[in-house]
Amino acid sequence: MEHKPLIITCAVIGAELTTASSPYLPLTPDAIAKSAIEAVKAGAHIIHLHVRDEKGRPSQRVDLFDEISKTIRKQCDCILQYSTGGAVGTPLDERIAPLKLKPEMATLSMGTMNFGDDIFENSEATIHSIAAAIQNNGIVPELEIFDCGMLDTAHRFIQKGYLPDKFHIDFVLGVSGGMNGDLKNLMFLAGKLKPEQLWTVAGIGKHQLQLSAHAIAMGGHVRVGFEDNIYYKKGELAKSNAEFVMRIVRLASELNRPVATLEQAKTVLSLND
Ligand code: KMH
Ligand code: ZN
Repeated sequence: MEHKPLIITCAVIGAELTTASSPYLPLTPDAIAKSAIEAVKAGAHIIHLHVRDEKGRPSQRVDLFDEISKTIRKQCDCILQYSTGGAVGTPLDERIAPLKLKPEMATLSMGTMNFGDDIFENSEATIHSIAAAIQNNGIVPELEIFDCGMLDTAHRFIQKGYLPDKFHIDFVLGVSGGMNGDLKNLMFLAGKLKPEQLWTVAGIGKHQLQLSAHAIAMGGHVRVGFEDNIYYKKGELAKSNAEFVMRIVRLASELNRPVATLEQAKTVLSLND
């Protein structure tokens, strides 16, 4: 079967990492924007964006999202996908605040889970509130699926008409507390989708490379980046987000999977409608 052109997401930094884990992380507004621009120039279509304040602390401040988005957009064209997950424990009003800037996409986590030693709270009421904020701002959601029950919740929300018609799905596999990065989990989850449903896999840590390769072969799409993984290979820290993206572009070429143009990516993600 001929697969659709590949869409690459780069999750530039996330909310959890600190300088203790790697010296190469972009941890200020300028560094995040620069790293995102490099990733887009390397081939990423979607920038999954968390922001940090001037001290490198995770933040959902609207002014920071605005500033970083403007810097990125000035230097390259891409799809911005804002995180509504924020950091564990971020209050709901802060999580949805940046959506008023109307990025093309935003995340919507489909359930509560253990997240390492913490609890990532996404009660049904929280999911409804974030979904409404996404819909009211005309944004395309990406449903974040960390576990099988979250996909069942997503299907229930879709069936009941609680979500917009157009959405994307991201399987995040390997978070401690969610489904692990075993390939069987990806096969199982992807097998529960309609064949025409677009999906991406974000493999955490050591799972990133293998799951990416399988997603390319299966017709899925790929998310890479420091948020999910700081190692380029065992024992070797990645020096930039662009390195991860370049490797996916090379893998796709080896596997005969064309990489989407930005216009193709926007079209299949319903961003041109
Ligand atoms: N930082 C995690 C607790 C998202 O971006 O929507 C949640 C997260 C998901 O990163
Ligand atoms: Zn995130």
